[in-house]
Amino acid sequence: MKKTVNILVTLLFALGLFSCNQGKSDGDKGALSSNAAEKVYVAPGQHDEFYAFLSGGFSGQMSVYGLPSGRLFKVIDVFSQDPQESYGYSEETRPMLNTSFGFVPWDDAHHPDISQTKGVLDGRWIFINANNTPRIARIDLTTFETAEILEIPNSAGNHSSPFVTENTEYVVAGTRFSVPIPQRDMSIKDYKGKFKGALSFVSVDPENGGMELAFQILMPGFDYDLAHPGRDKSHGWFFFTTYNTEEANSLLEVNASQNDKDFIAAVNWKKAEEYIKAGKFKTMPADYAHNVYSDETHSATSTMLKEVKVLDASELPGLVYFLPTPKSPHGVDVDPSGEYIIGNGKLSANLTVHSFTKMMDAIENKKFDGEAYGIPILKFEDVLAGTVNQAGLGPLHTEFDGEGNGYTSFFISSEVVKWKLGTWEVLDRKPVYYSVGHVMIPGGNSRNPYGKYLLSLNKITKDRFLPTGPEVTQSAQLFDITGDKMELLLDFPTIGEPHYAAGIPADIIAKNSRKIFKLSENKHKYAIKTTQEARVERNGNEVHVYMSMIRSHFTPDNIEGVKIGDKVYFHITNFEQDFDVPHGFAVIGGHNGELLIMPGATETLLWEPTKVGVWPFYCTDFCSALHQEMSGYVRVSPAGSNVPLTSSLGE
Ligand code: K7E
Ligand code: CUA
Repeated sequence: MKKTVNILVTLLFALGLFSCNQGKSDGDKGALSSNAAEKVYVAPGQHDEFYAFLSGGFSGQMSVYGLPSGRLFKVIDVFSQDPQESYGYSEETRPMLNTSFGFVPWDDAHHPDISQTKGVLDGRWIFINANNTPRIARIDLTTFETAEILEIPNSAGNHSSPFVTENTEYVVAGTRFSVPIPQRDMSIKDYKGKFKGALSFVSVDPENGGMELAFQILMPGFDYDLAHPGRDKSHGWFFFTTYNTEEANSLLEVNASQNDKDFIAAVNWKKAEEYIKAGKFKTMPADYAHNVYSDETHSATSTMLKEVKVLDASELPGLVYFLPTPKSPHGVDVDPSGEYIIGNGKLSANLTVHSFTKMMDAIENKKFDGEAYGIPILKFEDVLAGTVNQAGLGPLHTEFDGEGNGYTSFFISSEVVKWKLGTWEVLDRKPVYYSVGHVMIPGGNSRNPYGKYLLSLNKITKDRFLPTGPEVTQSAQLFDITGDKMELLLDFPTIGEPHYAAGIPADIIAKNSRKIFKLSENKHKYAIKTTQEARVERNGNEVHVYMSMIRSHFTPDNIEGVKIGDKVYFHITNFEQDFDVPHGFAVIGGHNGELLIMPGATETLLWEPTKVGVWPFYCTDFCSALHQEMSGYVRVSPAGSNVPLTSSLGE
C-alpha cells in the first residue's frame, strides 16, 4: 500500500503557491452589484440577523461579528491576556490562565462551537479549544465572558476539539501530537509503537455548563486532527480524523504522506460510558488545572486536579473502529441526518463519504480488514457511501445547508464547492480570495442549519485590502447561498487567523444578554456596597484600598502613607446600576494593565510603586461629561517613612 507521494506533494505545493500568488482579482469586482450591497446593508441603528463567533487562531481570543454586515462587536478574551479588559492582568482573572505549566498568557484557539439541545443550537454557551497548551474554554453567552477553562492532560496540540454532541453531553479533545503517556524522558526515535494518542471526553453539566474530564481513550500514536460528533441516527458516536498513521517522528511532510489511506476513528462513546460504569478503566495520575470564574464573586479560582480515568482502545472491544480514508484527511464532518461522514483528504482531489448505516452493518457482520493495535479496520468499500469526484484540490472542511447540500473548502484550488448529498454531483463552485480554511454556515454542523449565508474563512488576502506592511489582514467572505448558485456579498477583515467560526440567529441569544451585575448580589471578598465602607488597610507591606467608583469620582480619591516596597491592591467596586456604564482605572508607572469594571462588579489591580512622589490615577473610559474629573492621587513616601496611612474624599 505504501507508495511515495513526494511528487504529488510537490505538485500540490506548487499549485498552492500558484493559487496564492494569482494577480489582482479583477474578475469579481463587478459582482458587488448594488443588489449585493443591499443584502449586507444593515441601516444605522438596526441589528444584524446573525451573530458570528470567529476564532482568533494565534490571537488566542474569539471575536464577535454581526452578519450580514460583517461589523465587529467584541473580542472575547479567552486564552490570551488582554489589557483592554484587564483579562489576565486583574487579580480576579489571572487564575483563568493558570495551567500545570504555570501561568500561560497566550494560546492558539481554533474551533468555536455553540451548545446544542436535541441537535439544535441553544445559544447557552460557546466552547473553544486551545491548541498549544491543551485546554477547552466555555464562554457564557449571557455575559460574553469566559466562564471556565479546563486543561487537558496527556494531550499535546489540542486540535480535534471541542465539537459538542447533540445535547451538549460532551465536548472532546483529541491530541494532534502523540506523546509518551505518561510523559517521560525517552528517545524520540522510539516513537513508533511507544507514543500514544489520547482522546478526551469532557462532560458538560446540563444545568450550569460545568466541565469535567469524564474519561480519556488511549489510542495508537497517530495524529488526531479533527472531529465531529454523530447526530440523530449516529448520536452516541464521535468521529476523529487521523494522519501520520505511519507514526513518523521526523520530516512528516514526506514520511507521514506514505500511506494511501489513513483512518477516521469511529468512537462509540455510549460504549465508553458502559465500560466506565463497569469499572473497565485505569485511574492514571495526572496534573491539570480547572479554572472557574464566578459572576457572584467576580473572581476566578484555579484548582489542580490529580487523576484521570483511562480506557485502552486496544483492549476494549466495540469501543473504536477505523474507517480507511484517503490521503491524510483533515476535516471530518457529519451531515444533518447523521448518515454521511465526510472525510476531507487534504492530499486528495476527491471527497470520501462514508455511510453510517453501512458502517453499522459491517460492524455487526464483523467484516473487518485487519486491525491496528487491536482496533478493527473496516473495509473501505464496505463503508463507502460515495465519492465527490474531482471536486477541487486540497479539501479541508465541509458544512451543510439543511437543503441536502454540502459546501467544502478547497485550500489549494482556493474555492468553495457546493455538492449534492446522495448523488455526489458538484453543483457550483466559487473562487475565494485566497486559500480558504474552514467555511461556516450558521448551525451548519447541527441537525438544523440556517442555510442563508456561508462564511469563507481565508488564510491569505494579498491584494484584497489596502496594504499594511508585510502583514496583511486575514479575512472572511460572505456568500448568499439561498439560490442555486452561491453569490459573493462581502469581504471583511478578521482578528488573528480565523480557523473555524460558529453562527447563530441573533434572536436566540440577544434576549438573554446580561445588562448589569446587581451590586446587592456582589459576593466579592473585597467588595464594598456603600461609600462609608471605603478605606485603606495595611497588612505588612500589603496595602488594600477598598474603593468605589460612580460618575464621576472615586471614593477615596486621596491616599497617603504608601511606601516604596509596598504592594498596593486597589479593590474597586463599580456602583453604577445602569446598562453600558463601565469605569476604568489606571495608575502611573504600573507594571500591569488597567481595569475595566462592569456595573456592580469588583476588580483588583496590583500596583507596586517604584518612585517617591505624588502620583495620579484616573478613569480610562469616557463615562460622563465629567469623566476628565474622575481622578485622584496617591502619595508614595520612601521605605521606612512614618507618614500615616490615610484616605479621603472631598476634604
Ligand atoms: Cu483546518 Cu485548526 Cu480546523 Cu485551521 S484547522 S483551517
Ligand atoms: Cu468613569 Cu470615566
